[in-house]
Amino acid sequence: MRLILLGPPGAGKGTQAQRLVEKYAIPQLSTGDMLRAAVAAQTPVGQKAKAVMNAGELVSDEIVNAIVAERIDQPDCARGFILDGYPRTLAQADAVELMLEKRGLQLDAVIELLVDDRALVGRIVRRAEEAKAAGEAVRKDDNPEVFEERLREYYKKTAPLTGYYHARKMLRGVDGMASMDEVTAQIEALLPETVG
Ligand code: B4P
Repeated sequence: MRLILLGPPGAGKGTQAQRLVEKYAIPQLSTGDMLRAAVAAQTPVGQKAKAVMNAGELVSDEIVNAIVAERIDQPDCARGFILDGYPRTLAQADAVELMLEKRGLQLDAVIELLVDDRALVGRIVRRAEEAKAAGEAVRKDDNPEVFEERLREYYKKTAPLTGYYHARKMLRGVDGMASMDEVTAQIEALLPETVG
């Protein structure tokens, strides 16, 4: 099964992707996590991405497309994968289509998590506070100022993807304002019970 989770920053894409990993035993391909790992390891990609991410902007399509193309060829992706936070621009959506086509694969579903802007910023602030209280590192982009820019980027560059996938009859919306368990149940209702 090959699935895309779409939605604004803080919508719960990462949260739901982790739950689907457990249910279907297919990997979560989070471009955010991959980029943060590259930043932490100070790789050339990480060095390019660091300032862009800390400002709440999107890393270049070229960089992100390359890391995903490499990742989907790993053996653990053979039965499928969950794309979490990717694609985020129309150019990335075209790149996914091409990547899959080249490998004779298809997308099974695109699920959009629908959440109010006000709830989003509240979640991000809460995550930062919880990390701080637990003595964990706080994400540099998890603060209200940078979040505003992340949301602006989302509306400018990512929101048009809903039209793109709607036109392909692939888009399914779920109420991302519900509790985490309820959101999971809504997503699972749209997907098969198991993957082969
Ligand atoms: P990401 O890491 O993808 O960050 P995100 O959009 O904020 O996270 P997500 O929607 O997964 O929210 P989460 O489940 O964590 O991107 C970070 C940055 O990386 C981007 O700004 C960009 O710079 C770069 N980047 C990543 N991908 C890129 C791409 N393809 N192209 C270019 N640049 C890219 O949930 C957030 C919080 O809400 C959590 O604390 C969670 O516990 C809580 N929550 C979740 N569901 C909830 C619910 N139902 N109710 C209440 N709280 C909930």
